[in-house]
Amino acid sequence: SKDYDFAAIEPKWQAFWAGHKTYEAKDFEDKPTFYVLDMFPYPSGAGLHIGHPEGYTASDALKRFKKAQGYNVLHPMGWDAFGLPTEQYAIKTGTHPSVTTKQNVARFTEQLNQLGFAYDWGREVNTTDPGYFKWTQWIFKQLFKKGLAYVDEKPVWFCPELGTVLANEEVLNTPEGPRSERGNYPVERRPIRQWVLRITEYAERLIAGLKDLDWPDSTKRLQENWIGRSEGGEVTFDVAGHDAQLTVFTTRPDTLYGATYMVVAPEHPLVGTITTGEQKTEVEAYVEKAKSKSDLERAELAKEKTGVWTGATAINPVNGKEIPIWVADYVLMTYGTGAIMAVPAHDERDFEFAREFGLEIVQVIDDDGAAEKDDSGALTAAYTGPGKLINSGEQSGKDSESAKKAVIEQLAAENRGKATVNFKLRDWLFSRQRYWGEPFPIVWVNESDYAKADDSLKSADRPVSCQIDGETRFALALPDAELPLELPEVESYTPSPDGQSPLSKAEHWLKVYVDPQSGETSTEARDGWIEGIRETNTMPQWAGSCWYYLRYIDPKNSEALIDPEKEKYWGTPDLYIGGAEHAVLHLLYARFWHHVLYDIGVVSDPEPFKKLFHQGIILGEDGEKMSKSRGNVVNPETIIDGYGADALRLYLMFLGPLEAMKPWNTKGIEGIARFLRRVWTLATDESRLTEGEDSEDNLRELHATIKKVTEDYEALGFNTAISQMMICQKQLSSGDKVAKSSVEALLKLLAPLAPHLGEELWERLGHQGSIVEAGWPKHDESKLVSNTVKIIFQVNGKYRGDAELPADHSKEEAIAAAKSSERVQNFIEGKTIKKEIYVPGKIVNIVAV
Ligand code: ANZ
Repeated sequence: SKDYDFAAIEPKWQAFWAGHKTYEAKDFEDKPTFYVLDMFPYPSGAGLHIGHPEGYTASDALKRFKKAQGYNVLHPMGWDAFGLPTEQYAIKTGTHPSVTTKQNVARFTEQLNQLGFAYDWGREVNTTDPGYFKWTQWIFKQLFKKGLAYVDEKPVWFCPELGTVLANEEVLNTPEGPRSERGNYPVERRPIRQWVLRITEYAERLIAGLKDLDWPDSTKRLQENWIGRSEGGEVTFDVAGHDAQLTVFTTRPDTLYGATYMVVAPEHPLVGTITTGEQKTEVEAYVEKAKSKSDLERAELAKEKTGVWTGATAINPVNGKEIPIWVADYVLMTYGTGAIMAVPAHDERDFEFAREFGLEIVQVIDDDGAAEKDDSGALTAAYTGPGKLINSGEQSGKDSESAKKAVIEQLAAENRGKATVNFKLRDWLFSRQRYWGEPFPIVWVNESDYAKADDSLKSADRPVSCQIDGETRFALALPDAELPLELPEVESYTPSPDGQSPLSKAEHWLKVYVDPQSGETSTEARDGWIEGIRETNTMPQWAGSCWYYLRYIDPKNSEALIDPEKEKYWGTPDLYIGGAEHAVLHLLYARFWHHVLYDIGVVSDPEPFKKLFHQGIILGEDGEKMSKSRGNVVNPETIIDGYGADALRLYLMFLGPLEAMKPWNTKGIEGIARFLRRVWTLATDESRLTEGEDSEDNLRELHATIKKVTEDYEALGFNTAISQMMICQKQLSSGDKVAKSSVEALLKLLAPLAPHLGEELWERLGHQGSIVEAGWPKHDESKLVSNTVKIIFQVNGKYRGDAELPADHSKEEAIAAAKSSERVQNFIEGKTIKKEIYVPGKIVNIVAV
């Protein structure tokens, strides 16, 4: 067809790329490598939404650009396919999650192909494939063996009505408290046996490693805050009338003289010991009530302060003052020591609490009266800034910074304190009581059998143990030969009413006999083998997504997670593109695992993602977040049907800066479609195409465009690159003729974003093979400068016309040109020329009176 028929050409080129393996990444090819990674999708039943093609267009364009420049490019795709929705669908319909996953993956694949995203499908990974999760289990096993995995009772959401544990995503915060998303029933926190990973052992390194990463600042800051490194000290108080001592963590040891009461978390082990008989009933009731609240809720600054006095008091080590010990839920058991010294004059939460319960407020830091006070001189708010110490014994007069150190040193000398660093980061709760996840490669055995087992199956240093059905059990890892440990078939995907995983019902799978030497398992008893039960929890969805970028490098290796030579050849991704919603957890967990893999010699670099880019969210036409309930969802398929994939791709990149949040605008796509049709005409109108050199004007615009587009692509500035290509098209489409070579260069620039159109026109201009193999144009700096300059003519300093003169004109030529211009002549006629001023390359000014 002569016309731009996107519906015909798009499938044609998609088949071409697939058939010719145009974007296959070849290991060890002697070229510079470029690895561009997308955050892989969860293949939901709903198919692609418009946010997917945004980031994926950027990475696809970058890949094509880099390949044209001569790089060996790796751009793979895969599926983060374990997860809740598929599982919920299984619970509802009885369909095995693997069946649903297969269907959803097929649909996603088709949609991605329709958009022209030419991945190296030979490297596709799926986290639910046994060949993939074998290595997820293998990594877990390394963590376990290194002593980085343990089991603990941890509170999880439990819904008595539904008889099941719930994931955080399944719990809604409502005015009546937390409720189940399904059915809207009340939920509560219940302690359940869980696997936990010691990410906290890597806290210091995870903070330090951020420094050299080329990431958005906001994301680095989020990670920093999440890890939350706090320098401070521990201070130990004696409890009056008890043998017990109470140790607190404080970032402000300089305020110790202002501590007027103490608070212990409701879960603090001392609560039972120190609470007096009189206070017992009230304290117990309070402790009970605190159980239903999450840490997040309790730590909220704006929350109303509640608490109860234990009846006990403590002695402030620096001034011997006796201060009451309270129980209050704003102190968390999970941070520091689970107890605080309260300094209401200088801490906002303590201030509110003290006002609520009429506790003493003593100011100990002063900064020339910076603290807010009422007429009577009482503080009206906590003063949290720095200053000089007052009311602080021998420390008075010191500035707060140096006093922090001095107080800790003084306490350390008396064995009552020490400097410490605390992290907000908690160990990572790494299990779910669900079916659709990786089974743990773990078998539980009793204590005497554990003693018989080989060390290679055990956790380093400390045995991992827990209570199962009232018995103490010890964890043994499966040997590598038993991996992958696959999921058993089960009758029901629903967790059991006591909160256990559906796997706990798979009797035939659960009970095994273990060779204590090799760890091999069997369902039948053998001589000298010990009895074991498999772990019934499964891993969280994060597990598979923690390391997929490594597997793309060597997706089919059954002997190792990754071949070290290939790992060295490709290295870590040169660019990672994905949504900012993964700024904290996914990126932190993946970094943690990568550090561990580095420590055990699997990878050669401690940080996985050197350069990170977040695409911005695309809002609905109304400027609101797209959502089904608002009815403002843009469906990529509809746009493709109407305008073609190239138009959609180009438009997504033209909406605004890639990182910006921006509203969709269906009208705007018309302009893009028009542009593509004009490019089509430009390249197919044979009456205008010439074989020779192009005009100077055309060449100037073309080379400016090559320069700008190349720089913009490099910086992911696609919107400005498109604007420049539009200007260039306009120039090349004007005038009688255009050189074919100029049109070809423009097509090469446009092809990364509109690849189908680029390939089709390249072919129609008489070429064979993909346009990407024709290389990337280079701009010629000398073509950028114009050969003429505009000279302004003035008479007595006033503008009287201008003219284009050759760039290498002389002063005399410029003045002559001015004097010969008709308008200038009108103004100097009959006057005497006093002076002729020439500003080189700019102005001729004739002074005439
Ligand atoms: C006395 C004090 C005086 C404090 C003052 C602050 C200001 P970050 O920076 O977040 O580490 N704290 C310690 N453990 C706590 C817990 N388990 N639950 C709730 N609060 C806790 O905060 C450290 C500060 O938070 C500590 O320093 C402590 O209050 C409180 F003018 O100690 B501070």
